[in-house]
Amino acid sequence: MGSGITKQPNINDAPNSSMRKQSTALSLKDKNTPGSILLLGLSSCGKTTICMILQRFEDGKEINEYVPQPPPTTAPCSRICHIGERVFEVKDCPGNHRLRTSWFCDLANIQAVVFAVDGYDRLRLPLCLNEIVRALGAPELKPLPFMILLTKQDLAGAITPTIFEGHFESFLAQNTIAKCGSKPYSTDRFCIKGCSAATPESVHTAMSWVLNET
Ligand SMILES: Nc1nc2c(ncn2[C@@H]2O[C@H](COP(=O)(O)OP(=O)(O)OP(=O)(O)O)[C@@H](O)[C@H]2O)c(=O)[nH]1
Ligand SMILES: [Mg+2]
Repeated sequence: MGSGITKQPNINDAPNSSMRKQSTALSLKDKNTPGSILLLGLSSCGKTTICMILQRFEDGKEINEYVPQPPPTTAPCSRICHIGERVFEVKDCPGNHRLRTSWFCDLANIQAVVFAVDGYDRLRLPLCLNEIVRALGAPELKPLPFMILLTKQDLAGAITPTIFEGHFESFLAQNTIAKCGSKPYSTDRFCIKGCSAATPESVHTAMSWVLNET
């Protein structure tokens, strides 16, 4: 899709949250064994953007700058991110179809899964649903908390979490996993949320779900 972010005025925007160029990447070596989050999703759905927003604050200070158009991710990349008061290693996976085989290669220490869905990409919704079910079916990921995160909620016509839930439920109803009787996920460790890079607070709010689950 490659859509750029249109910054929408929002009363929740912090005065210092202007989008600027990212200059630094944090080193894993600087941190003490953070929890790990696996971040999956199709290409251009906004995974790296989410990471960059979560990387911006450390010890209450803005430390990274923001790239509105990050280049496509070409290999899984560990990024140290802040969610609430905690530090997580977020494994930012490539969404390109040729690179999705890398998603389940190294799942050691993964504590939660976030599957990002481009809310503005209705065309690839069926493909996305298939990939979500594939991720839910991975034995290593089954017991983990699983969040579906609808991105690009700032764009008019974006699929909201409520609309997505309807599509997801009917997809599951036609899917062989669901026909076996039970949901392919643990209902008390599953959620669907929305966010927008235009309002970074919405990313922090959505991601803070993992705090109670890990
Ligand atoms: N309008 C809008 N654009 C967004 C949002 N999040 C990301 N984008 C844009 O979507 C495009 C793709 O974002 P990325 O973060 O690179 O997507 P990705 O999921 O990491 O893509 P891959 O690395 O190819 O898997 C960029 O142009 C972003 O600026 C959002 O919330 N709203
Ligand atoms: Mg990326």
